[in-house]
Amino acid sequence: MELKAAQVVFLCFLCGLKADPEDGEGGWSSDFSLQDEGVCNIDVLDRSQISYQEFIQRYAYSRPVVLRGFTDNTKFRLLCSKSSLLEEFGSRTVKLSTANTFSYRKVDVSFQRYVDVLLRPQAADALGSETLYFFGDNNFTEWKSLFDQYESPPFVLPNTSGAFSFGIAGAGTGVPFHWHGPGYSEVVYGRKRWFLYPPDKEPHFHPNRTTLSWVTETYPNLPEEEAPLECTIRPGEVLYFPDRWWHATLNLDTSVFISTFLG
Ligand SMILES: *[C@@H]1O[C@H](CO)[C@@H](O)[C@H](O)[C@H]1NC(C)=O
Ligand SMILES: *[C@@H]1O[C@H](CO)[C@@H](O)[C@H](O)[C@H]1NC(C)=O
Ligand SMILES: *[C@@H]1O[C@H](CO)[C@@H](O)[C@H](O)[C@H]1NC(C)=O
Ligand SMILES: O=C(O)CCC(=O)C(=O)O
Repeated sequence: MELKAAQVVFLCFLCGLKADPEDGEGGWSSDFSLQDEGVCNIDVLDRSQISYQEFIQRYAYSRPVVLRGFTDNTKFRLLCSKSSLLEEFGSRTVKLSTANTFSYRKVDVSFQRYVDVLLRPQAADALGSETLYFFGDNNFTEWKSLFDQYESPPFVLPNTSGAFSFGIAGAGTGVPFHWHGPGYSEVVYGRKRWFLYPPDKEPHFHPNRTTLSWVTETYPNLPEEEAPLECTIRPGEVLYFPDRWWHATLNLDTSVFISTFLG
């Protein structure tokens, strides 16, 4: 009898943990996530280690950097828990994009349906052109109450302002190599691995293959001189990428994330 009682307590304890939206992962944790198997060969600096002037001189126009502990997004993070987002925005329509280099296809679904049905780990053999990703194309009228609470990354470039792109995606998903203007990427929940090359060093990749296939099939065979810059970012960190740098991303967990494009 005593054993039985102990088992019941143990089971309920587990149930409580699983259902708790404040589990540290905002209810977004899933059964599947990837191991972080890489190095970080990008400078990681906290606020005591870099001033705005140093950022402009050393990084803004020349190389990526990870900035740690500059902003406090505790409130935004709470609003991004699974239960909170579904309650507030479940019935809203979100625009999904295929996760390939040129994002050919767009599909509209309700946010609730995206979370319930489409938010899945990336299948190893799927094409990026067949994988739907929620990132960007946000309706800032409908989601204003959320984005108003986001404390954006610390340093802007002269004569630019930031435009947000918000997304949520499963473990193993990501955007394959592409480039555009400068900006920041931050994860609110989960971990995201970044791979970068300077503008004059175009990486070898197929525009319709996933980042996951590049990481598992192409990356291990790269000669040393073709190795990327890379780092995994976690909540509390932002990665800055300069103008026209090639980049690809890989979500190691189900991740909630936001980019700030400076233009
Ligand atoms: C954004 O949402 C508003 C309010 O629901 C709607 O009127 C508008 O058409 C939406 N914009 C786009 C581009 O879908
Ligand atoms: C920013 O804009 C101002 C006014 O248009 C201009 O004088 C200045 O040179 C610009 N700065 C940079 C870094 O482009
Ligand atoms: C990538 O996929 C798109 C959409 O299916 C297709 O139109 C395009 O030809 C493909 N590109 C390559 C290089 O295979
Ligand atoms: O967060 C991602 O997965 C994609 C980010 C990206 O490619 C970008 O910010 O340009």
